[in-house]
Amino acid sequence: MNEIKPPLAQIELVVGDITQQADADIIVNAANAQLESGGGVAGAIHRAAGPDLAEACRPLAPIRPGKAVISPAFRLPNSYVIHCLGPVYGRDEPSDTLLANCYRNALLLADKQQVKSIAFPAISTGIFGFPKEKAAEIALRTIKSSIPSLQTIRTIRMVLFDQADLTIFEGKLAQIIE
Ligand code: AR6
Repeated sequence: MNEIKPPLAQIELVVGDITQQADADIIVNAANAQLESGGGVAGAIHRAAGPDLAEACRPLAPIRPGKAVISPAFRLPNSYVIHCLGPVYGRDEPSDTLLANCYRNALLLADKQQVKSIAFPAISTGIFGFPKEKAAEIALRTIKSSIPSLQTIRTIRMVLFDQADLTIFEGKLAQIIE
């Protein structure tokens, strides 16, 4: 019997702002344990979503490193926000596993919503200090290994903040795809 399999999800790398990904069903927040606003990605997401986001997040907090929880997106142009707590580099161990858990847990949670697309920032590579080369390798390897388990997600976008970060991710993706 011939089984028709749907196409696998594609990985996209772009330079941009995570709050401006109107065509992504879900965006991922590089959150803090309390799921409050803050600097970096979390600050930008909470500002763009409006105060209802903090209200919706309160009963979901606190979360541990590697975990992912979901909320509505309020004023953002997306359907949901998935909040992931990345490891603080040098403090939360094993940092590689905890960072990989963020990507895997976020993808599985997104797929449960039966949506098609998700956009990630480079979790832990800002205030939490994770080295970017290493973070890129973990992010892309984990995304790649999660793809066969996904039922509805077809686009997984990494939104990098600048050209230098994009170059790091492009280099790693080329190695990993080979
Ligand atoms: N869009 C895409 N990427 C961004 C944006 C944006 N708007 N803003 C920053 N980046 P960070 P973390 C990049 O610090 O390291 C917060 O205060 C940034 O250049 O947001 O996981 C939370 O409340 C970096 O490469 O997240 C936590 O306390 C990457 O996104 C803590 O920071 C992640 O930077 C989380 O730290």
